[in-house]
Amino acid sequence: MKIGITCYPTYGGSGVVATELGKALARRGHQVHFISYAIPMRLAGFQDNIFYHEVEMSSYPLFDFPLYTLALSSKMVEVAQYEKLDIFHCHYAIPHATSAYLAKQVLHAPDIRVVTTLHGTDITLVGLEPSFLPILRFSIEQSDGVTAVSRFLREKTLTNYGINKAIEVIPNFVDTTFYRRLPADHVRKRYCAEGGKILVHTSNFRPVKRVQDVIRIFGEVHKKVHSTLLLIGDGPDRSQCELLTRELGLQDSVHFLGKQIDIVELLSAADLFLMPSQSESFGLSALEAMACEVPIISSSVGGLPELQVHGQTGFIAEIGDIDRMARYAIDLLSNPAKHRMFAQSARRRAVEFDSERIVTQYEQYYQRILSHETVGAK
Ligand code: GMT
Repeated sequence: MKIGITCYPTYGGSGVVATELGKALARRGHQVHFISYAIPMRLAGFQDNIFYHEVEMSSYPLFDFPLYTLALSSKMVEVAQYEKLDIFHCHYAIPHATSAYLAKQVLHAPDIRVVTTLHGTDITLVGLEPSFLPILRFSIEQSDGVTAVSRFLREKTLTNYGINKAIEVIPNFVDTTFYRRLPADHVRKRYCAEGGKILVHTSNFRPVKRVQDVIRIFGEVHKKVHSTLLLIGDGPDRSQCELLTRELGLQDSVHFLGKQIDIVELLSAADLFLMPSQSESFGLSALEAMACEVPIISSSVGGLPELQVHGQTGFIAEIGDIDRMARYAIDLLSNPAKHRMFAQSARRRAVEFDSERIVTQYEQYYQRILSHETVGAK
């Protein structure tokens, strides 16, 4: 198949899923064309069957805002025509599904199929804004195939947007041969003295991630357990988080590492991963941590309970319940035998989401869509 993938190239789960999917499909012999405004973060180095097409953005004094949706659409038309694409696969519906719909109209090519994968805030937050809602609903309805990364997200889409359409749940995935626990003594030595514990959080530091809760939970843990917190990533809440760290007097035990591309070594040094999010349709970064044998303490929102099993792979608590999350963390960190069991369960659970299995689901889904199987009804 010839697949055009469009995603955000920035630091975020939807771009990671899109890129890892494209790389895996290319290894299976499909031709994959990435179409975006910058090269996706995880698309480094040469790989056979992968091509990258940059959306050119010109500025004109009349326009206060860049017209990316249109420029992307034109690039999709060009790539589809010259590369003979079978499918546009859009990750994160806004505005990618709309651009693909437009491109398909311009091409007068009903056989090219548009698949939209819903990831999270495109449905739960941004898409609900009145300035996006009608066009988002329309673009989802017009897609030939729609997938969601969790059952939670599928239900939200159907109820919040009143859409009558089959939405296939294809969960996120992880390459468990790459994401696995490695020797990481050098990281442990660097960040934590003998016997100390390492807690990790990684995100794009948006308010929805509640990174300040991460710091407060750690503050409680740190009172009882000799420990260090590694914060990976960057985003709008970072400065406030640095401030809070200093206010709580934790600056010697909390390390802001910024954006990191390859975090397997860091995860391999971790004893616990914290994800107290306000909203989380799946929680890809938790899955990556689980593959590295790191138990998770998370909130109970969205798709997180579909991923992690309370009392086996970690613990789940209500949003904002810092005390409970801290108690769970202290319990696991103070009980080595229990921690070992949770770590092994986390790995076993992650293997159920291995890329080999899930990428096959995407391949089969494409085949169904290409054979014009009816996907209109719920
Ligand atoms: O929807 C977002 O917030 C952005 C998106 C991203 O690109 O980072 O994250 C979402 O997609 C990920 C990949 O499918 C999921 O693992 C995240 O749970 C989801 N984030 C939210 O729902 C907040």
